Order: sequence, then structure tokens, then C-alpha cells
Amino acid sequence: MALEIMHIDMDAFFAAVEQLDNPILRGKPVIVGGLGQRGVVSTASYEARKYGIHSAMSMVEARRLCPEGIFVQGRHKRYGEISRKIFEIFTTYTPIVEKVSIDEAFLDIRGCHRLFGDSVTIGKKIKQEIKEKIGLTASVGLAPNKFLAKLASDMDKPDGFFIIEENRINEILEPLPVNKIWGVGKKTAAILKNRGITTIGQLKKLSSSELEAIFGKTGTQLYYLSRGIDNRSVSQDDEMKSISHEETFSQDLVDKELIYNGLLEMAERVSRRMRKNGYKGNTIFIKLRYGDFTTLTRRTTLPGAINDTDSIYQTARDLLDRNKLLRKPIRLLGVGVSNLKEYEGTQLSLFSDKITREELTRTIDQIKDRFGDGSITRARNLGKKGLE
Ligand code: TTP
Ligand code: MG
Repeated sequence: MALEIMHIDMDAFFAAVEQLDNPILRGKPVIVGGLGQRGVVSTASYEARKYGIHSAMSMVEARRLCPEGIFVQGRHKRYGEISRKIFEIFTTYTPIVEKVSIDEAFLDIRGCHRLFGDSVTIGKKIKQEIKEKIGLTASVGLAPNKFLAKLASDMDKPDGFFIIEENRINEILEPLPVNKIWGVGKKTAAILKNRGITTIGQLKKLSSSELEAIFGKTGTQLYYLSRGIDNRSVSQDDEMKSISHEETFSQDLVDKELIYNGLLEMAERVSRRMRKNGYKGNTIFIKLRYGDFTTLTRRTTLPGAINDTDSIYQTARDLLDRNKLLRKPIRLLGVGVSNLKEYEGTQLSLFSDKITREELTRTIDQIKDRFGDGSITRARNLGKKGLE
């Protein structure tokens, strides 16, 4: 089992967004939540946590612990906005993203090594991209499965990057308290404590039948999780079920040909990711942002599922033309496919006398994988520069 599951969790998320938007708050104890009489703490910056403040504590208590703290009313719309940007970054690496909460997700990165490198490199790239594009820090956990990946992202917070390799599972798990196991709440922990069990190492002394006798089905789960075994797969959210690519042009574009060239390049990237991950999709969408920042999207659903560059490009181009969208300078353009379904890729046959379009694109993929993106290009894009 390799390191193919990643868990990413933003640090002190709401408070970090407040510090991002208001530099005066940086480095200070910031407490975000409801400021009314019965308000509760949503989260606190790491500076405020030193005072013992944590999520779900009453504001009254928080003010008592840290009178010099800066108390901020939560702005959920803004957190949602930033969250969407973070998830956009995730989905440029892999379509298999499972959203756990507004600031937290699992990523299955098995399919993206050829494009982005080994697992550690991918983890570093994602952290760096979040830092550079959004200005926030995330903690990344990398492990062979979901349980361990989530545990890992919490081990080195904030701005963490923790890896749980196969051969270190026992060494890392055994000293941890039992409540670090997924599903072990106060009740389970109390029952175990009565039997003198507080750490995962001690829990492992119980056989699976002993655990089942005490906890039923949960007992079986405890048996496996305490050994770092977890077979749950990362299941993508419906809202995540799309593959897209967008680019902000180096300058606002008016020239239709340049825009079409950019679109073709993006369609090719989307198509390539879809094929790589074994997806076809029915719905093609485009996103446009004009120079004045007005943003719009358009979509259309095809009768059959596709994933080839030309179908994506032609459909997207048709959306642009049909809606007469290219009348103002374009700042950003995006194209994507949703309504995804998995399919069995057809095997490339070098010896068949007729080469299909699907085979041709697969061959192009293989050449690009081996020799880089610039190694082969469509005649349309030769000598032209639509994108940076
Ligand atoms: P968390 O990821 O649990 O917490 P966090 O990001 O603030 O801090 P860290 O991950 O570094 O430990 O939750 C994400 C956001 O969800 C958090 O910023 C605020 C919100 N939240 C609540 O509103 N109430 C809560 O009880 C919790 C736990 C979180
Ligand atoms: Mg968090």
C-alpha cells in the first residue's frame, strides 16, 4: 500500500480568513463566532488557543480567558468563497475529492503521479499553491488510507505536513489516546477506560471477538483501525463531480482567435485528465470573467458522454458563440465537464489498420506523458500564443 490518500485541513480556518482580510489581526489572538449574549466560539487563531480558547466554547468564557483578545463576528459567505477556491485547487490535482467540511477534504491521488510527481511532491505543491494563490496555510496528512491520513494532518498543525508510512504505523499509533480513533467518542473511551485501556497500544491487546462482545460491529472497526487498517475509499461529492480548467490571461483578450486557441488548450487539458482518470461526461460548461470582473457560466448537456478534446472544444466554443459572449475583453476563461461516469478505456491497438480518434488522443497523451506538454501540439496552436 503506497501513500495515495491525502487529507487536507485548513489551519484555524475562519480566524485565518479574518487575519488574511485584515492585516491588523495578524499575529494576534483572534476569536471568531457569534458576538451576541449567547454567542459561541466558531474558532480561535493559534495565538488565542494559548489561552485555552477552543471551538464551541461560550463567548463569555472566551472573553474571561482572554480579555485582550480580538473578537470578530463570523462572515460565513466569505468563508464559503475562500473554501470554493481551495476546492478548485484540489480538483486541479485529482477529480477524486471528498469534501468533509468547509475546510477539509480527502484526496485520492493514485491517478495523478504522471502529471504532478510523487505523493510528497503533490502534497507540497498543493500546500504551496494554497499559500500563494489564497494566502492561507493548510495542514496535509499523507498515508495509505483515510483514517491514517486524517490522523496525519492533525499531527503537525499548523502549516503541517505529516506522512505516515506503512512501516511506521504501529510506532505512531500505539502511544496515541484511543479517542484519536475515528468513531471513538466519550462513551466508548469511558468504557475502555473502565477496563484500564487509554492508548491505542493497549486497545490492541483485546482480540476482535472480545471487542465485538463489548461493542458489537463497532468493535470490529476498532480492531482494524487500531492496527491502521481502513478500506474505505475516497468518495467524491456530487458537487465535485466535474473536471475543469481555467486560466486568467496575462492581459484581457478581445481577439477571438486567441481566445479559441486558449480554449482549445484548456479543452485538451480537461480531456487528458478525464482520460487519465477513466471518466466521460455529458455536461460541458464554460466560465467567463470579463475585464470588469463580471463573471458568468453557461452549460449544455449532450445526449452521449464524451471525453475527447474536440468534442469538449467544439461544444464549449459553440456555447461562447451561441450566447454571443465574446463582445467584451475577457480576463478569465474556463471550461469543464460534469455529469461524469467511469468507463473502461479502450486499449490502444498499434496494429489495427484504422486508427480511431480515441486511439489518436491516447497516443498523444502517452507522448506528452513521456516527453512533456510542448512535445506535440495541434496545428491550430502552432506558433500562436493564446496563453501565457
Ligand atoms: P476545524 O478544521 O475543526 O478547525 P479550524 O480550521 O478552525 O482549526 P484547525 O483545523 O487548525 O484545528 O473547523 C473548520 C472551521 O469550521 C473553523 O474555522 C470554524 C468552523 N467550526 C465551527 O464553527 N464550530 C465548531 O465547533 C468547529 C469545530 C468548527
Ligand atoms: Mg481546520
